[in-house]
Amino acid sequence: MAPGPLRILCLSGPNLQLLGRREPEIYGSDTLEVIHERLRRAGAAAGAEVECRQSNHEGELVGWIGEAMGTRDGLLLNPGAYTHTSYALYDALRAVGVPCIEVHLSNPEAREPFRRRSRVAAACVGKVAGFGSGSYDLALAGLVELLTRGSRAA
Ligand code: CA2
Repeated sequence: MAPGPLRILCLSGPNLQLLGRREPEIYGSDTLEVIHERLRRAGAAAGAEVECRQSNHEGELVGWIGEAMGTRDGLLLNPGAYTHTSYALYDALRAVGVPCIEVHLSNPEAREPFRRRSRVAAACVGKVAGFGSGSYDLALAGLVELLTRGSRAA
């Protein structure tokens, strides 16, 4: 790992730009901007630079994951509905080998059957789901812990 602050990239997928503006009963009332600001602040307090991006396009997310190779120490990824469909995201995560935590606001496994399968889970070191916007904060804490202490289950 490079010396200096940890470099973390947080990516959110399709429709997550609507957070806080639609369906608050499922996804909560925090906007993505509020979540991103919290992550940047918590990251700075923990010695990490957190950059946050959102895209509605699978290829753009794939490109950003590819960019992370050699430039980031860890990834947080909420792939939105691509969670359940995207072998391209799975392949990208495998290819870059940068530790990634899968993040979900809701608990997809307690929802419709099509949400029960994650295509990216097997390429991630861990997952946080079901804590609303707090899932992002918990995932950041877990990632920093993993990267600084190497506490990773087999
Ligand atoms: O719970 C999550 O974080 C999800 O990744 C959210 C995705 C869903 O397809 C996954 O199964 C679980 C949907 C994101 C849509 O975001 C919206 C936000 C506000 C209003 C409407 C949609």
